Amino acid sequence: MLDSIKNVEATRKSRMGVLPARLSADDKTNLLAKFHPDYRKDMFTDLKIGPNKGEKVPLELAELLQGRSRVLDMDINVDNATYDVDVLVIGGGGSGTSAAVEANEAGANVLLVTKLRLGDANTMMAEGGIQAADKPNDSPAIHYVDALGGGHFANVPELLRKLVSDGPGAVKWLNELGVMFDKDADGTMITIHGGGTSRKRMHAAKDYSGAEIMRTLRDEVYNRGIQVVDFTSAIELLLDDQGRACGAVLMNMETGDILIARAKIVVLATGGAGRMHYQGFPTSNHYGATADGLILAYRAGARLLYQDTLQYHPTGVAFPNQIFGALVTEKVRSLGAQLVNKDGIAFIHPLETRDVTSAGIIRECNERMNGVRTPEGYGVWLDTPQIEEIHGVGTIEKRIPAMMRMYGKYDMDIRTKPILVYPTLHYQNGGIRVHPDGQSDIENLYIAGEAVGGIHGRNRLMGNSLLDIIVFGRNAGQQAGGKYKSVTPGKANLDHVKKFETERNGAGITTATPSPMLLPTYTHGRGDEDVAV
Ligand code: MEZ
Repeated sequence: MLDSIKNVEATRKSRMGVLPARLSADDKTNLLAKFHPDYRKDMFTDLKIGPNKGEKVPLELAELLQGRSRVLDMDINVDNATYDVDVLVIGGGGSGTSAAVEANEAGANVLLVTKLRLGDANTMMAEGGIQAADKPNDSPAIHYVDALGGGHFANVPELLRKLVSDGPGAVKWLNELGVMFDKDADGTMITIHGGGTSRKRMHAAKDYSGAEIMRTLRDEVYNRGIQVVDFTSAIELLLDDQGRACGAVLMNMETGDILIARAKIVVLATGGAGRMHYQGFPTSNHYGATADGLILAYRAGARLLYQDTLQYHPTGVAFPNQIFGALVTEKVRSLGAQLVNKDGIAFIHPLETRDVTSAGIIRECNERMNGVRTPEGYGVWLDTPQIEEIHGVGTIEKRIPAMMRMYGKYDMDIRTKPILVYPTLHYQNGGIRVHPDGQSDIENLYIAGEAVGGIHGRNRLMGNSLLDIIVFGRNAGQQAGGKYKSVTPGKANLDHVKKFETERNGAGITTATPSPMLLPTYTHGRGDEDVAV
């Protein structure tokens, strides 16, 4: 490792301002096909049952989507409701809290349930920033074209149009709620580039943008007196006798107690799936990211979209082991740090999209054997000292202090030495299919945030996730707030669960893995024996 650092240092001056060539469209297609994990046929299977029967999904997700419901072995009286509200929001991250705030604003009685604590979510872990086309040289139309190209032209047009059109308003809303975005001395928002962007439209709060946004939204939920129930998972949706969503079966994560929540409208905002560790990848996600919303919605009859496409963030920590897989924000590259192989050679253009960059790193390590050996495998260098050379001494501390602190804990100074990175499982590009109003195939079931499929096509651009949780979270809350008065739910039931079990039996699926997963199994028995899952 130390010898290789010398190569990085020796080439640094000659690399300054010199960028590797952009790849042609054909080169990108070939690179992805050969090295991106989404293209590994042996890691996917076709679903045997449910609305997406016959379609490809990762093996690990198939097991849960076709898994056995936790409620089958329970004696549950769905009429014995502990909560009876207008709007039930499931999930306490950025989209769930945005939905709760807007539904509350519309006068609804809102209950928010969350598996861990309010704010324990991928939003909190987001670092680099939030895109919004609010500068004079930019427009939602340009943002649309960037995201469409990045998404391999597979984005659902109506959803992408809403994302980019509502972007400037979303950042304004957050700013007015109190998010402390990076600003110039005159108060102008500072914006930077990300992979795949043709304009500088990334707004950030240093490199803890998500934590700052989550702090503000959490305060807003508490200030409004919205009812929040922590450490409580949804383990099944309730449908009424007309097949409309009307609540959920909840489980207290500490005691295992079962509770029933009845609602006129349900918003699913359960987030991503990094803790499924697809293909054995480490993840940048929080402990609760186990695709629960997809499982519940699927069993209730909602279609998924692009459930076979995941985002591997190019720069996960490859060393030291204690933080293996943690996120090194793309902002590090936006500020000028290059990806460099063991010989000190920059091998990929900084503005390639994440899927292409990740595939490039995997090729560099696995085929060209130009990676650096680490205890867990291989990594390539991210030449962080370049940032101080380009922007001046003190920039790292000022612009990416969280990165500096994360490495500082292990006596590593990213201002003076490069760091080793390798792709980490970061985002679920696909999810539950929604209609332009944010409603799933199930009436009165709205979806928001990472659980939605289709906004980003087959590859999301940096900063469009923090944007989508706000845009589609607020949208779900506004839709629910506009509708709840006209909804009278019928008799609640779990018939869809029994029907799904019959389908499982008919297809010869005998797996007993409890579904949804709720928490990764390695969290059990590590001092948290009280967890009921
Ligand atoms: O949108 C993201 O995933 C993001 C901004 C991540 C990052 O690199 O910081």
